[in-house]
Amino acid sequence: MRELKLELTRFMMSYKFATDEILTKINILKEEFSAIHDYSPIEHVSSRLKSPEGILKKAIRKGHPLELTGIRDNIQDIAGIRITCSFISDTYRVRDMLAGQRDVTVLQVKDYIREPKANGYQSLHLIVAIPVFMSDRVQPVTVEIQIRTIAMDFWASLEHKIYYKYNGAVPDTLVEDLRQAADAANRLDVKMELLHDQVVALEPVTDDADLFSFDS
Ligand code: 0O2
Repeated sequence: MRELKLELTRFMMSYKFATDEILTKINILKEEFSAIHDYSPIEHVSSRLKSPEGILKKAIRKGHPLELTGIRDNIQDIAGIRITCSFISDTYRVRDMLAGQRDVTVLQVKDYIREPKANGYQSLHLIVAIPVFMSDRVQPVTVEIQIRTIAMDFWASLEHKIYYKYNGAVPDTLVEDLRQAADAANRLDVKMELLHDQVVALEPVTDDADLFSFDS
C-alpha cells in the first residue's frame, strides 16, 4: 500500500515537473522575444494538473486500464497549459517556437483555429512530450498545450460555463447564439490583426525630444 502511494505521488509529480519545464521554456521565449521585437506574442499563461479523481473518471469513461502505465500511455492531458495570444498569427508563432525546442516532441496537433468545432470552439491544441529527469530514471511526460487568442479564450470560458450550467444539454437557441459569438470573435481577431499590421508598418513616431531643435 505504501509503495503504491509513493508510486502515485511520483506519477503526479512527474506531470508537475513537466509543466514547470514547459512554463520555464515559455517564459524564456516570452522574455527573449519581447527584448528583440519590442512586443510579446504571449499575453497570458496558465496551467492545471488534472486531479486523481479526474484522471480516474476519464480512464473509466474511455475504458482505459486502471493502472499507472496504462493511464500514462492513454491520458495525455493530465498536465495542461493554456497560452493566450493577442493575434492569430502569434498562436502559430508560439507553436513553432515551442515545437522547435530540441527536447520537445510534438505528438499530436489539433488545429481548431483552421477548422473550428461545430459549436464554434477555436484553439490550437498540441500534445507534446518532454523528458523529466527523476532521481532514478528519465521519464518522457506528455503535456497538453492549448494556444488561442484572447477573444477565443473569452468565448471558450463562457461556453464552458454555459455547458456545465445546462449539464451538456444546451438549448438550441443558445447553441446558435454561441456559434454566432464565435464568428464575431473570429472577425474581431482578423480585424485587430489587420489594425496591428497597419500600425507596425507605419514609420516610427519621432521622439518628442527630437522635435525641438536649438538651431532656430
Ligand atoms: P479540461 O478540464 O478543460 O481539461 P480527449 O477527451 O481530451 O481525449 P478530445 O475531447 O478530442 O479528447 O480533446 P480535444 O478536442 O483536444 O479537447 C480537449 C480540451 O480542449 C478540453 O478538455 C477542453 O479544455 C478544450 N475543449 C475542447 N472542446 C471544447 C469546447 O467545445 N468548448 C470549450 N470551452 N473547451 C473545449 P476537457 O478534458 O474537456 O476539460
